[in-house]
Amino acid sequence: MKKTVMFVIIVVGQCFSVPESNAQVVFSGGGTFYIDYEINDNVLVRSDYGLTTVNVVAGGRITEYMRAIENGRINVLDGEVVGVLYATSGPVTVSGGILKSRLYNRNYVEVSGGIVQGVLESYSHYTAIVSGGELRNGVLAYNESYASISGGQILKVRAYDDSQVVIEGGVFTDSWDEIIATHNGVITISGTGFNYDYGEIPVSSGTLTGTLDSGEQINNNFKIVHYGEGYDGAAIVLVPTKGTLSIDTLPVKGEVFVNDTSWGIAPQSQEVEIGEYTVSFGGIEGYITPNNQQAVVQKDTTTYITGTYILYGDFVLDGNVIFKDFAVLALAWQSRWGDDNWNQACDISDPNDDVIDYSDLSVFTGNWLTGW
Ligand SMILES: [Ca+2]
Ligand SMILES: [Ca+2]
Repeated sequence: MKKTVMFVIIVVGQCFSVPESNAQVVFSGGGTFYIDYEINDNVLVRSDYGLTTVNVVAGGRITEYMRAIENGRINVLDGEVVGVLYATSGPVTVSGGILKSRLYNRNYVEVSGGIVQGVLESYSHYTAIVSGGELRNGVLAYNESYASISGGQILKVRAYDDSQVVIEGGVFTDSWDEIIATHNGVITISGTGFNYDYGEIPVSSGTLTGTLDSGEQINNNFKIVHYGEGYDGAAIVLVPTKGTLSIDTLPVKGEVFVNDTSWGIAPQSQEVEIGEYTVSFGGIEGYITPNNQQAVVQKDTTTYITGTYILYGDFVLDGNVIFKDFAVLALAWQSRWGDDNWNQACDISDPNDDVIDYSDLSVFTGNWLTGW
């Protein structure tokens, strides 16, 4: 019995408590401080007299742990923190330097550079944002916390306890079981070309390959662990990288098609998987249908495509069929294909018959003085 109690104390101590220390340096007076020297103690940052920000910069070295509490802020820009770096109730950012232990998040943590040798642990509804840096022991999300990974080098990812992890980029450096969803944790991976269909991965383990939103390749093992009733909600969900394709037509509104599927009458706009699409247009009586267009849709951007219908007879393009258009037709009058005065644009008869004659004039006069 005694042994069991001891075990519990040790586990709690490792996970949640802050190491005891004889001395600590407290920053609490408000304002911004720079540590470019060595501190052989713990460092506590809080905001008793206004927002207090401590920046660890080149030359800075904290030999023990460092904590941000009560909205005190810690930014590691360079230098070294030997002990645990805690975002306890104040935010922490890491953009450079080296953290030799873990990075503990119970507020808000952002990693955009530097090296984190221990794990980044996120707890209790809080958010961790990773866009760069080296996380040499990976990212762990617990207790309904949220982590977003869009860059950096990350050893492994774990989502536990109803937590959410979104992966849009990054290089995952361990090749063995480094992406694990368990205890209702959900990992969403955004990209294209996966070897599984979009949606929830239907198997409990395997190797995932594909291209992440960031363009980085993923080729790693994964595991989805179900523990039975109440704990079987773990999932890894694949979602496509998306952008928006927005299509309109001028001067009249025609039907628009994307890869031969009708989207309806313009204007139309939809979120689609990134990639190249062929946009085509439906016919409108009295108008020349716009040519097909290729649309390249990129991540989080809107690609605009406009198809312009041309009124039959609008040879001098201004949307109206008027006298100057008639002058163009007159120049080509009674010409045949190959003649000096042949003008392909004037062959608007149905069918186009390689001669400019009354059947073309008839279409022309049908649109006379019309326009937008
Ligand atoms: Ca005209
Ligand atoms: Ca003709």
